[in-house]
Amino acid sequence: MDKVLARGSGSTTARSRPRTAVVSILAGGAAVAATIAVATSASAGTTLGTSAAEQGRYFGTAVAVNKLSDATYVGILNREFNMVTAENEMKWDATEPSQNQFNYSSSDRLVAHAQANGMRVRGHALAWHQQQPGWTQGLSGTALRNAMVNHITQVATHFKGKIHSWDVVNEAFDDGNGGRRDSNLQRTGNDWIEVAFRTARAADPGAKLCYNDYNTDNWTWAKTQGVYNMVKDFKARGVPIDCVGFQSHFNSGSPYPGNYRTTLQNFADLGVDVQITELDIEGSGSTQATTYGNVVKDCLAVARCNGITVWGIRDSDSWRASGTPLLFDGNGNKKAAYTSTLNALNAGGTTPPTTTPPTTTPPTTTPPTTAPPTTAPPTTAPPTTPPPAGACTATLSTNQWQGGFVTNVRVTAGGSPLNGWSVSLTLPSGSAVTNAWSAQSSGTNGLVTFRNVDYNRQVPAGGTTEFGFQGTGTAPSGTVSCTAG
Ligand code: G2I
Repeated sequence: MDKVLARGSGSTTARSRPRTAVVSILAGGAAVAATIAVATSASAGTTLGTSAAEQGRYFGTAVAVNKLSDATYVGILNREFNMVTAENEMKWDATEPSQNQFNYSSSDRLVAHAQANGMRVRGHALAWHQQQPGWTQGLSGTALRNAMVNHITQVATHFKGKIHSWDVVNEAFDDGNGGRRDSNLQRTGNDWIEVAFRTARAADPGAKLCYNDYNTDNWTWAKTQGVYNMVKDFKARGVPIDCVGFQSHFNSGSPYPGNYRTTLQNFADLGVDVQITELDIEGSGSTQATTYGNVVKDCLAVARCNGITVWGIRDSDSWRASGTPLLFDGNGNKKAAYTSTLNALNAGGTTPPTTTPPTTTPPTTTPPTTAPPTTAPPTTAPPTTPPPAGACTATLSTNQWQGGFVTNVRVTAGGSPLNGWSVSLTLPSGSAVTNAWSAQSSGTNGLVTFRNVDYNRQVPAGGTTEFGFQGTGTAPSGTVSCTAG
């Protein structure tokens, strides 16, 4: 759920048509389940942020922290935008240059600037195959998986309560075939993405968790379909995903597609928010301006499109500076693209924004509404009497780091189907469970028991289901008991 604040300078102009704004309240960084639909007197914002806020959206930009000493840059930033993304400062190489040695000097500066100026922050990015520190190149398998889990836990915990949305995983799909991109993270196992999302949720339950990618704008492209199918699967299995980021770097090789709105709407219909996260459009003049206007209209037409972020302020700040893809020229003057963007924001959307579910409750502990495929009900009727104790086994796999751990537990049914199960284990002294998913836990230290939730109660004979938990201290090892019924 978004906190919508109109901010920035500028007078407002009265308009005849009333508009609806959705206002919610943030307390202590977590969204409170209070949503008030307010009919505001209509007005036209005079800055991107103010106008977007009137539509229940944000308007953001990527920021390079070393430019915060540039007065022209900061002047535009503070006047026009109400969301910021760190262009590079929150990436893995910046935040964990040596293993388990975290450096937040630049990223904290950005967050402080945002907070001091009434802007919110998109976190970018927790797990990505690019801009990794050198030390990850020497790791693979479980060691790299553990390092990723530790990285996500530490960084998301550091910024807990300060991040509107995290790009948890960035650019994990292949450009051509709709499958996963090969990378060191992908080679740790296909489940690395869902492990990343569960880990981020456990660390900062108040942040929206996004999958972010490029070349996913055209509905007919295989890559778009690949990401769509992953999100659909995650929603079906209760993997905690809240949003999909569309980078939207448009140029002649990857043009703005006529079906962009369809793409945004189809993803939103899966039950996630959509966000335009790195917008830039190469070109100039009225052609560029028209495309910017169209992108804004498409976002405003989709109720769950939360906001738009451009990837830099002036053309000269762009990673593709020669393509002059941004809203301000090198001198900081507004371009035609700026005017058409502002006009499109002020024209409003065909669909008023709706609220999205509060994010106070970590959905990791909420069972999904549909059963995951791995735990499909048995084809034979469940036994009327529960099988005897000992009819299941449980095995642990653990990611341990200094001071904490995530453990995944695989429950395997014996020769009879399970109609309910529980797993008990003893934690080492001084350790505690802080969060569990796909199981109800009782006890936080000493003897801890995890009981099935509704959707994974039934396990066919010989079948498996998995749950997990996170904790502080040392992970459990050794004897684990699994009991049927
Ligand atoms: O490549 C455009 C964007 C695509 N989506 C993910 C974004 O994170 C990505 O941003 C760009 C930054 O705009 C660049 O600024 O990511 C690049 C790295 O993949 C960034 O470039 C790097 C250069 O490669 C480094 O040599 C340089 O030290 O920027 C660094 C800081 O200026």
